[in-house]
Amino acid sequence: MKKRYLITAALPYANGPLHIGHLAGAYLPADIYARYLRLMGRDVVFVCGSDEHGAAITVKARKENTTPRAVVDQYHRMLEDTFEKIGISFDIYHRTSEPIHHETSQDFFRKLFDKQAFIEETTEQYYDETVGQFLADRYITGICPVCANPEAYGDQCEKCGSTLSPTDLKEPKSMLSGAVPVKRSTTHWFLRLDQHESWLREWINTGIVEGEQLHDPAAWKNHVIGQCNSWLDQGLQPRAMTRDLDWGVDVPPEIPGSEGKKLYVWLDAPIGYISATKQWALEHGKDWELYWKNEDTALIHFIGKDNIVFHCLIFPAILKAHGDYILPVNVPANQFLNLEGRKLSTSKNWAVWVHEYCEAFAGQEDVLRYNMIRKMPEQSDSEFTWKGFQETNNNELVNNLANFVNRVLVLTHKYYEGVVPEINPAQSFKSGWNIDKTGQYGDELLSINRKLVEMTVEIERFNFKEAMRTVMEISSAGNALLQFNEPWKTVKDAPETVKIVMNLALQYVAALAVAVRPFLPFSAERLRLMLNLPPWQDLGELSVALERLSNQQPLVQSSHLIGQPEHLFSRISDEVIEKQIEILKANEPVADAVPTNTKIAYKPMKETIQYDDFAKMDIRTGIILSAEKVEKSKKLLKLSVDLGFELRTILSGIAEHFTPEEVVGKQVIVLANLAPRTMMGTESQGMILMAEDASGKLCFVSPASGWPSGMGVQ
Ligand code: B3M
Ligand code: ZN
Repeated sequence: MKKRYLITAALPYANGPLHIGHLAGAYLPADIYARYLRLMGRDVVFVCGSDEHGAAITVKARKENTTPRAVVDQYHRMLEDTFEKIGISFDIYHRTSEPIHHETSQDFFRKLFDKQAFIEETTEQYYDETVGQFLADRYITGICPVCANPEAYGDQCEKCGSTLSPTDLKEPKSMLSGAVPVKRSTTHWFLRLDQHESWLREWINTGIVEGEQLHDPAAWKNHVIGQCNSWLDQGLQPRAMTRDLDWGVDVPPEIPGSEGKKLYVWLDAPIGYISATKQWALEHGKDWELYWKNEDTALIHFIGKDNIVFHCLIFPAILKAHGDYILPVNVPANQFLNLEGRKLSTSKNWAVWVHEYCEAFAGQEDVLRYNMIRKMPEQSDSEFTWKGFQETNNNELVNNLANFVNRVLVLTHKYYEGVVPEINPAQSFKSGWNIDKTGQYGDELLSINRKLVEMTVEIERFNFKEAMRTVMEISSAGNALLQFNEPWKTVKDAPETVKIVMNLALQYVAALAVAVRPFLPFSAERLRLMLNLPPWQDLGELSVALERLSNQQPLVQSSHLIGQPEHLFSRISDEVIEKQIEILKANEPVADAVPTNTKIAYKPMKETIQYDDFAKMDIRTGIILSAEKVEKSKKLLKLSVDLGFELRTILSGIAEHFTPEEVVGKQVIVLANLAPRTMMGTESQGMILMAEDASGKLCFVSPASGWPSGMGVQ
């Protein structure tokens, strides 16, 4: 175990509000992890801040006819406020426009420059003559060469996720004026990523750098490693680390040719984690270098999958080129959360905005957190629906958790005037874990302990969904304890049994109070007050609870006076949900819908077959673990597909529709008993089923999110 932890969550661009996809992707998992570490008494710093540079900001300023400074000031404040409202417990929420960040980034640049990590190169780039500016990244749009989206940016297509460069775009257009750009030559500093390819490949796949084991690759998510390998397999090219812009961090002025040049936003943004740590250390009298330069520190980046390459390849290359810094021990990136069947989109306003949620559902922040955890896109994309939100609240938070807590507290007040009853530990009762088992006080405490340990194991593996489920099992067992023993029926005739049952039920509630804290901090606080426990100090309360329970000691003592019961969660009505659906539907993008007046050319039906023909096919669910382009083939991607019981190599003719990065992590349907066939020197062991529309566009056919691999489809 490392001595200390530095947790980072992706710096959001200060150009718009936060939506639930951001929350489920990076901030909530990071927050759960940081809160958990504090509860275990570990030394942890959790940093984040606004990303205030790059075209994301300046394009927004231009659109709104204001200055970049005004844009970042407005959204920085808004983001900070939203994070606080939804309970993200950063130790510092910094900003990249602060002088300390500019200095830190420039120092980094100098060091890389001195160490000859860059090459200076003059290349032809698009230039907008009407406004007199070079057009990199989001300053330029055009048609995506991969999916034909007409609104692809110079660095990325948001529709298909491909990483692009401005010269890839068809029919490029300036975002600033709409003008058709011309090419002009300009000089920039390129990071020699090609020189980093081989150690990065070893580090990603084995965790070893220069003979030293830095992390366990088995602890990394498959889709993260898969995406990195897809990049590595295409070969890393030198990448420009500077831009011709007037907003951003200046290239250090003493460097010849620096005039008018700014750092590329993806160089300065991750350094933002470092400057945030510096600022935090200044404010708290700590040594920031311990968190970045000491091998006893675990650096962990929480991000969404679109940021994987920057955090797993480019930033590590920058850190390594500098020479003094540690590398991340894990980058547990999440996949994407979709919303009611569509991709979340800021520009199309297809989103649930967190600040709006907090306004409409004030006091119910944990309900959103709970739903986001239940739907967390940990291994594959997942989906938020308002109906699902209502169901998890009503069925799980209300019927299970709140109901249990309420019953225990109300009965304790009713039977014992709110005092935890004395017990005779030898008194028998029915166990909450198994109706056929006679309970034993110490055993019951050990069972709670076992669940809490299970939760810690899942959290340490970044399986937050599973960890939350484990916590809810404690509540289910508590409910069963009451149900099996029916204290309301036996309180008169068997008072000693009821005392031990109620005392135990209070131990369950106390265990839940600490166990839900990483996930549902507002509810944990209310539970604390209901139990009348001392304020949380974030000094290892969970490790203390684990220790006590493993020694069969109660968490709340007999004769302790508890507080007043309150409803922890309440039902959400159909009306409330329908209103939210209506608000959302008002923004439904029409562009994606099939225009009603267009005649579709349906393919003619094939001839009728018998059931036996169909039954010969062995169709299975699976998941794509890695993908790469097949050399010399325009059409083929080579996929490694997990069928649960075995791994298959499948060649799929989808390379013109999807990039390798896009398909990693996709759940798929596979024709598994198709005779193997060798193409371009590789044996393909099956076929991925795809849907095709009238224009020839392909889409994956996927089972429900989280569906296990290897299951039969019939
Ligand atoms: N602001 C991109 C994004 O919001 C970027 C992340 C920076 S993390 C160092 O997706
Ligand atoms: Zn595209």
